[in-house]
Amino acid sequence: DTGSAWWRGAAIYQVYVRSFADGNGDGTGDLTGLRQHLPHIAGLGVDAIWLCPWYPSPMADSGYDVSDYRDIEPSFGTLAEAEKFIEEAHSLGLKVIIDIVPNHCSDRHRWFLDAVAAGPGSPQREMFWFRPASPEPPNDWQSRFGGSAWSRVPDGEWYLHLYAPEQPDLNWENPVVHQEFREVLRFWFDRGVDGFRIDVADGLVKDPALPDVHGRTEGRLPFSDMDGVHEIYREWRRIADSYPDPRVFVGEMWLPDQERFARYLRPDELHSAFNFDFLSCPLEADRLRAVIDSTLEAHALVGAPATWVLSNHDTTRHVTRYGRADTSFSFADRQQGAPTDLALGTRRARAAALLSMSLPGGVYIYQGEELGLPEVEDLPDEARQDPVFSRTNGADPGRDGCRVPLPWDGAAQPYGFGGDDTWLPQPDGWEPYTVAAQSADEGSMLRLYQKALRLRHELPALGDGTLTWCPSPDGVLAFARDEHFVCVINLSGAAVELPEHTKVLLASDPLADSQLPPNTAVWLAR
Ligand code: TEU
Repeated sequence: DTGSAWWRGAAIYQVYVRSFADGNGDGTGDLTGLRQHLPHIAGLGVDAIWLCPWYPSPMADSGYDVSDYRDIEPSFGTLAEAEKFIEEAHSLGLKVIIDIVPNHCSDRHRWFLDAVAAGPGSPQREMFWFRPASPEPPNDWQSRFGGSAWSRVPDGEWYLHLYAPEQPDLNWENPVVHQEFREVLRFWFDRGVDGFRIDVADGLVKDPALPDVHGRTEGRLPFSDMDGVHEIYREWRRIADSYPDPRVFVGEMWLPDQERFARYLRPDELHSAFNFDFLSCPLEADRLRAVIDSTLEAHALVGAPATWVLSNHDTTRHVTRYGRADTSFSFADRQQGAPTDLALGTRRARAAALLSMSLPGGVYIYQGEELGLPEVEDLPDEARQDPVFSRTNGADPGRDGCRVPLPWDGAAQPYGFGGDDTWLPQPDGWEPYTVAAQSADEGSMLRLYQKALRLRHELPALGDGTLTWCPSPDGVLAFARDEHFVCVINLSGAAVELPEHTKVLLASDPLADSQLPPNTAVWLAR
């Protein structure tokens, strides 16, 4: 009965292990720190945890360069600790979803080392996209981190990497690749993980003719959303469904077309996927309503639940985005340094939290968003780790600013994170963002998240289901989830009257009598 399955309406907390909590004092987050702070996650009231890659990795792309899919990064801990973590999470009622990175591996993975050693024409090279030595790269594809998508090995042959050169793309035309990943899925399912978040889920299959794209970055591209990719997810779904309790897949696809996106969510493929249209959308009533409607429509076609995402480890933290004149997100225009009103951004983020947590389907919360953390925009160049920064020669600041280690308590760095020298430096003045400070403050972002997530569990209207729009003034969105529950968000410049005969369950900021001030959302019982 997938109609009532937990994942259809789950609140899922994203843990970026490297920056969550450091248990051994080396300045890098780890499983010991994560296990110590599990009560924070359980206390939020979420249903599941998604962990960014925890596999052994040279960290050329912060763990998205995997050198062994069946072990744990030594600076994070051991496989035995990972198993303990899964058990402890389960005993707290939390499901565990882990990242899997099937588009590429690390250039230090045994597969790639063997391929380089075995030489041109070898079956080992067939695990990747190798092309003969030639003066020019085989085509004009660009890496998503900047520069050509082709690099050479010492014998002169080219290999494809849609991301960093340290991340060679795997060749999914090769049945050996399929076989290896089937075993990886079973390895972790057998250890109790409840699901996988699939990195670059649309990218695995390439047009084998490797045609030039002539600078195109939009529309149908020969390395994204190729029809053949669906066969892989059908194969994976059969593995997930061979386990007695539900095992799930959530896809990461940045696709412009909702209908193409929904094809991944057909009943024999992925269970859900991140809604990046919602994340990218400016915080404006008309635009949001259009995204919500098109999302629900596309998902209804395939019977999959929608998801609602405001931030993740790749995007500018939304408190910062919402404090700017332009509240949208795009990779092409990160607007580093644009004037930001953090008080306004925080107020809007509180309203957006109530919106996202009351829309039909699942919701994702990126670690630190429950503390209202802003983007750290002034990291010194020499501290930056993201290959996006180095490969664009600093033209793009990259993603480090949303990955700064979490503040837990105390008045100065490392704010209880553990280790004096955190892998990315924390800014001054983060005491008000610490979990300790926010736990003690009734009006904090943390307390708002806790209250909202508790209500999400208590109210049968929330989670999976449908919505009905209610009449509302310009700049205001109002929708009902059943005959008893209504959410109203005021994104106009003026206060509006609350609907009659309703009782306030939760407001993102204090109300003035029966008025909903600008940049405020409210959950109402009627
Ligand atoms: O990201 C996929 C992706 O293409 C973008 O989200 C990426 O962050 C952007 O193009 C950078 O400018 C996933 C992961 O979420 C990301 O952290 C990894 O770096 C990437 O895959 C490669 O594994």
